[in-house]
Amino acid sequence: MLAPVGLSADPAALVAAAGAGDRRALARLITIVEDDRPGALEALSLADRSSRGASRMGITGAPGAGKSTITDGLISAIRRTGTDVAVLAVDPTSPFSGGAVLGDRVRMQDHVSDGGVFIRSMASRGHLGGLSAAAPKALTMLEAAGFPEIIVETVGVGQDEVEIAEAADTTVVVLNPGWGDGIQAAKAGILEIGDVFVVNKADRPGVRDTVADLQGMLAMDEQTRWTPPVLTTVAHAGEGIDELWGEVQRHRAYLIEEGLLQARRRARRRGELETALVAAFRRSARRVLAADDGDGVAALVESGEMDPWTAAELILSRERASSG
Ligand SMILES: Nc1nc2c(ncn2[C@@H]2O[C@H](COP(=O)(O)OP(=O)(O)OP(=O)(O)O)[C@@H](O)[C@H]2O)c(=O)[nH]1
Ligand SMILES: [Mg+2]
Repeated sequence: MLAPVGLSADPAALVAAAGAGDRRALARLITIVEDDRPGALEALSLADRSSRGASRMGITGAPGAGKSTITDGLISAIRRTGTDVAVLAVDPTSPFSGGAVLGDRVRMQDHVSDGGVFIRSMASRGHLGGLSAAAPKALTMLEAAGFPEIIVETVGVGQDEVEIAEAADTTVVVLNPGWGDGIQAAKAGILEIGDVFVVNKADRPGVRDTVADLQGMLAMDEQTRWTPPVLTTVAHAGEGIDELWGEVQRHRAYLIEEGLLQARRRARRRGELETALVAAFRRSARRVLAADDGDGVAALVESGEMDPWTAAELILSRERASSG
């Protein structure tokens, strides 16, 4: 394989190396946990223990809204303060078939030679247990590597993105002018997940209407002391990026003041446990079905002699009996 001489596959050695700043070890660890390769569990357990904690920002929005361009600008803003930053870009396409990843790489390539920046993309398809299982593992590795700032870019506003938003302390939702009416935003479920809203491509017509629409919708939610601000950016020109970074920091200060940061992180870990449990159940379900020799319950379901729901309960109770 591509493993360079001296780069051991031993999970403990890899986690130690990644923690000491070895980016190749970090990249390798992310691949191991993403693909659930041997050593993944040990690596995750060690990384979780050695994690130094990080501020996590999520950036989500429709395809092409300007998330990567904004991320690129944020990287520069963060680096100017001397802080290291890692980016996890989750793409809807496979890394080898889609244009999006290539585009992301091109846009962020100014930072490639900067040792204080680490950029990784992850395809949202083809992961065991789904994206919601894979992303937290990669994020755990980035935290263990000591990045104080992490940005997660996700496309769209579907279920995956809502789950990813839960992985962040602060979620930035990126929209464009003309994206328009608040009802559409409410339907897409983005009003609830956004802590900060950005109307990017503010060099195009319709900005004011979109901003006003959003502000109108957001003002209706008076359950919390935080009213999500609506900013405008022209990301490719770098306009509004410093203001965005300022709002993200203001949101963090708010979370800390209100004691909400700890609560969010506890809820996140609980959510990760649930995801891990579901993945474990799914694996165990596949094992049970694979082991079924044909005169078992699966065969009865296949032939129509038993319904799938009763069969599932039966298998579960058998499993409990055999493991208890
Ligand atoms: N006019 C205009 N174009 C912009 C602006 N910001 C980004 N773009 C352009 O919009 C296109 C998409 O930008 P990206 O940053 O790749 O958008 P994205 O949301 O990351 O896209 P995906 O990851 O593919 O969903 C690029 O051609 C950018 O140059 C802006 O403020 N104004
Ligand atoms: Mg992008």
